[in-house]
Amino acid sequence: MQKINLPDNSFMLSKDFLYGVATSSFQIEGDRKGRLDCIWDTFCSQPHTIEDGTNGDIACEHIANWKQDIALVDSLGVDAYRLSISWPRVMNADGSVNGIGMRFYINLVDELVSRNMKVFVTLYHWDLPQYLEDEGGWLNRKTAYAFEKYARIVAQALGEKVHAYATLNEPFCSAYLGYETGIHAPGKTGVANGRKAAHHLLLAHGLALKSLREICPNSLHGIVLNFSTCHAASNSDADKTATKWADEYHNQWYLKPILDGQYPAVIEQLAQDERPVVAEGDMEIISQPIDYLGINYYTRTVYRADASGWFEVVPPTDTNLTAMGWEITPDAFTELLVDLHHRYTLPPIYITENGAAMDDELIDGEVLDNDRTAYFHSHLNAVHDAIEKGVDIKGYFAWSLMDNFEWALGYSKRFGIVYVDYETQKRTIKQSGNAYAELVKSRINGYISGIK
Ligand code: GCO
Repeated sequence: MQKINLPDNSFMLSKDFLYGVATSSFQIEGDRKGRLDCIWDTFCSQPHTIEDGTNGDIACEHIANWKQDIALVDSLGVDAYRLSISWPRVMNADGSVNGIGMRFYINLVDELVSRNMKVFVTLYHWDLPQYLEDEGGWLNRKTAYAFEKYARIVAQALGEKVHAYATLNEPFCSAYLGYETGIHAPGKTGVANGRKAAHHLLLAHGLALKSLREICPNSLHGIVLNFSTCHAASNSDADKTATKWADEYHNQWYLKPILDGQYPAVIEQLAQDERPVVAEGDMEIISQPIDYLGINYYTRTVYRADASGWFEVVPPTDTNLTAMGWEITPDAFTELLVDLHHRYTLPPIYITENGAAMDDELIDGEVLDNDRTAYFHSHLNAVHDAIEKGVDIKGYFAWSLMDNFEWALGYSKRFGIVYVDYETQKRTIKQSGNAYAELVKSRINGYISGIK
C-alpha cells in the first residue's frame, strides 16, 4: 500500500506544521432552496455548459450532513478545515442577512472550534449572487463594494473564531474562466471583460481586507491564488517570450498588484480598450499588506508562441496524467514556491489546495487509490523541498475532503480523499485519506531546527 513519507528531519513532521482539508460551498452544500440563486445555478441550467449536465442542487448534501462531515474531518486528525461561505446563503438581495443561512455557518464554525480545529474561511469561491450578476457582476465596479459589505457582515457574525479569512479563491478562475473564456459561470467572453473582472475582484479583495482587519484584528487575513508554472515548449526566443507573457497574464496578474501595487508588464501588450480602468487609489487599496498568501497548485503548463507571438497552450504529451488530463509535476511545485520567494517579499504561505482527480473505483467498500496517495507523497515532498530552500510555508490543505461538484466537469471528476456515493450520500475514506491521516497523526510535538 502506497504511503506518504517525508524525510525524518522534516519540519512538516512536527505539529508546528498545519495540515487540513478543503472544500467550497457550491461544490458540496446542496440545499438550493435555502439560498438565493448564484451564477453557477444559472450557468448549469444553460445547455452544454456542464459536461455531465448536472448542477449544485444536491451535491454532497452537506447542509443536511454537516455534523457527520465535520466528525469525519476530525477523525482524520487534521488541524484545520478550509471552507467557503455561500454569499447567496447569508445575504438577501435587499442587503439584509439571511438568518438561517448565517446560523448554519455559525454552528459549523462553533463545532470546528469545539473540536479544536482551526477554521479557514474563504469568502468568495465563485458563487456570486445572481442578482448581482444581473447588474453586471464582476464587470460592475459596484460589485466590489457589495463584496466589502458582505465580508463585513460575515466577519461580524463569525468573528475571531475564524483563524484565517481569505477574501477570494482563485480570482484567475473567476475572471479568466468566467468572463474571458466563458467556460465557467457566468460564461462571458473577451479580453476586456476578463481584465475588467480581474481588476474589480482585486479591488473587492482590498476593500474587504480593510474591513476584515478592523472587525477581526486577531484573525489572519489573506487571499488564495492559484498558480500553474509556465514552461516554454522550446528554447526559441519566441516561445520563451510567449511563456513569459503567459506567466504574467495568468499568474503574476493577481499577485503583483497585491504585493507590488502594480500590474505586470504584459499589460502593455494589451490594446488600450482591453486594459482595466484603474481609478486613483485602487492600487493602494489592492496592495495593503496581507498576513498570509494561500497558494493552490495542481500542475504545470507548457506554452509556445502562436503566429502573432502571443502564447498558446501546448497540451501534455506525457502519459503521467491525472483524470483531469493534468501532468503530474511535483518538481514544478517546488520551482513555483522558490521562484515566488525570490521574486517577491512574501508573507507566510499556506498551501490552500493541492490534490488530484483519479479514476476511483469503490470495490467491496474500499477505494484503493494508490495513484492519489503517490500524488500527495510527491507533492508534500515538493513542499518540504521548498521549505528547505528557505520558503516560509506554514501549512498544507488537501483538495478535497470529499468528492464534489467539479465545476464545468460536474460530478465526473473525483478529487476527494473521501469517496461520495451520490445515490446514497455515503462517505467512504479512500486509501489516500487513510494515508494522509496516518501522516498527520504521526507528527510529534516541538521541532527545533533540524532536530526532531
Ligand atoms: C480550483 C478550485 C476548486 C477546484 C479544484 C480542482 O482550484 O479550481 O478552488 O474548487 O475544484 O481546484 O479543479
